[in-house]
Amino acid sequence: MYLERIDSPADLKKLAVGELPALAQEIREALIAKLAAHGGHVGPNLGAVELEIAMHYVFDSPHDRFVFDVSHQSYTHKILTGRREAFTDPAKYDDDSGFTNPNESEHDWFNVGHTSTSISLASGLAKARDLMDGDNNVVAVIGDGSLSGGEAFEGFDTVGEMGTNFIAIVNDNEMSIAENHGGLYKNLRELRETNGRASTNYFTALGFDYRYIEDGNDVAVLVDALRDVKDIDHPIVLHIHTLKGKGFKPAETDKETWHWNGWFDPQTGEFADRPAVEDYSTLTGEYLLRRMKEDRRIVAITSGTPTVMGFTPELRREAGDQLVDVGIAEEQAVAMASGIARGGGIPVYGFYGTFIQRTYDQLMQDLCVNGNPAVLLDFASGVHGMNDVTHLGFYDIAMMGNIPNLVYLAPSGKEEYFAMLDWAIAQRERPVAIRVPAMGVVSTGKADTTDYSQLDRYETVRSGRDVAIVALGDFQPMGAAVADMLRETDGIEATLINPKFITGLDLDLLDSLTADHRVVVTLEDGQLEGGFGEKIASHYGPTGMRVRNYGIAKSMPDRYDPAELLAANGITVDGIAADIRAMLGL
Ligand SMILES: Cc1ncc(C[n+]2csc(CCOP(=O)(O)OP(=O)(O)O)c2C)c(N)n1
Repeated sequence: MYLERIDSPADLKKLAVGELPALAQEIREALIAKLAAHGGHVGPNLGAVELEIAMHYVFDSPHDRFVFDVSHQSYTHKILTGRREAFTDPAKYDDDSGFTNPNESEHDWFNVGHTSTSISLASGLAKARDLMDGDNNVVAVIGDGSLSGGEAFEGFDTVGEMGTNFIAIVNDNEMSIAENHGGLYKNLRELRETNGRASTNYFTALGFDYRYIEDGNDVAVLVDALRDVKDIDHPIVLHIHTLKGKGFKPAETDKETWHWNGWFDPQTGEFADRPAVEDYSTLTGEYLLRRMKEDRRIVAITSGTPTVMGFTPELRREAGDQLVDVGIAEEQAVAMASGIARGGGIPVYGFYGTFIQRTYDQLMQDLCVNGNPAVLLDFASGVHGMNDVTHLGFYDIAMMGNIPNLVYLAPSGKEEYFAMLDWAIAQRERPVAIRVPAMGVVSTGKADTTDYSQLDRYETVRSGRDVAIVALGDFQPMGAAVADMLRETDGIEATLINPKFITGLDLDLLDSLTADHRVVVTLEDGQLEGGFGEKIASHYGPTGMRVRNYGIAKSMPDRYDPAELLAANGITVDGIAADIRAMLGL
């Protein structure tokens, strides 16, 4: 066993090059064992084992600085930099995050989880080095898929002019999460097919030197190549061809399914039983496909995550040219949606809420200044989305809820969601975003006949007195539970309101409450500051109404437990009911 002897890159350097393939095999086995029991990014890590061994074998980290794009493929780097036990000891599987994290190790330079940032971040390290006459290498690792994000281009463009030591390793496994999309991929293919000699070369056009390595999973070849470029005095791209999922047949065969996975059988690759429950992604894909068949103008847009809106490979084939995958290019998706809407089409862009953060300007300028009727579907926003500090998704209400001309809707269940989607697609007046509930499908079984063209009309679900609970989106059931508790334990009949509109106040309804209510509480699954409830508190400011807002305090928690985070913010049914009693003086 080599692995148990490696506590740092210095230990790795004691091995002969000929011993490295055996180490790679041991690391692969450890990765498969952990991933099967714990879940994580399977394909990206299995394909990058040799690369990360070779990097630590040749370079001198942390003097030399490594920046991993997304950093979802950095597990071998972690194993080699003193964090082995988080991969070999089941009791310690949760000790490390799934991404690079400077709090974990001096070998990690940034918290990273969104794509296409590595070249830009590393360009800054290179600039800082040069300002201080440093002599370290700066090495960025970026996948082929992540090249499609605009920030990657911007990074290459800057570095291309810097003329300084910079090694960009393009880890080309011919896949994003799903298949790659974009004109760039024709050039990557030409480069692969000509062993790097194609006359057109994206990287040299941007001012980089270039070298191609066909066998990016041959550790000895990689060691030689990295030795050649170490201490280089100008920017170079090392384009390496790797196999996503290498060493685990199911992952090599079905690369999309095995990009990220939960528990599986490490022998067969079979998944643990998944309960057959409805989910909004599947429902959305089926809905959109049906609507597309009825109306040629409808086009779905994805930015490299097609299954979040239900577009499995089968549905993608069926959708044909009524589905556009722009690559991992959220900014392009928003601007293109605006253009499609302006041109008379009906774009529906679905995304993970955390990744829309980079599109603030496209939402403001390209979409909302122009007021074009694109439809945006925000999935997995709220505390029940992804919980890594790099993937937090509870800032969307503060971000999108404050953009003029945008209608942002929060359905509390399935019927409302599809009624809102019907309206958003039918209306041709304004951009509409819908916050798809992230706490599972809740169905009333009753059709929602609301006319959503009447903007900012809240629904009074129960009429009461003294206290009104305004519970937004997927927190509506919690609001109902608080009202139930007040009725049962205190005989208080609370008013329960489902606001539905994040972006506007129902002033008539709010003002009418002042007649027989003393307390209003708001509940939202998002950041308190700049959020929904604060606007209601502000409206009531000049009145005698007492208002309490519940949401998540401005923060960036890492790998939190949702129930604990909610409790820490006072968001429990018991706690809210107790607060209301106190505010009513009971
Ligand atoms: C801004 C942003 N959008 C989407 C994602 C989701 N995502 C994570 S990894 C990935 C694909 C990356 O592909 P590639 O760079 O080729 O790396 P590979 O996983 O193939 O090694 C995507 C789309 C993300 N992390 N960040």
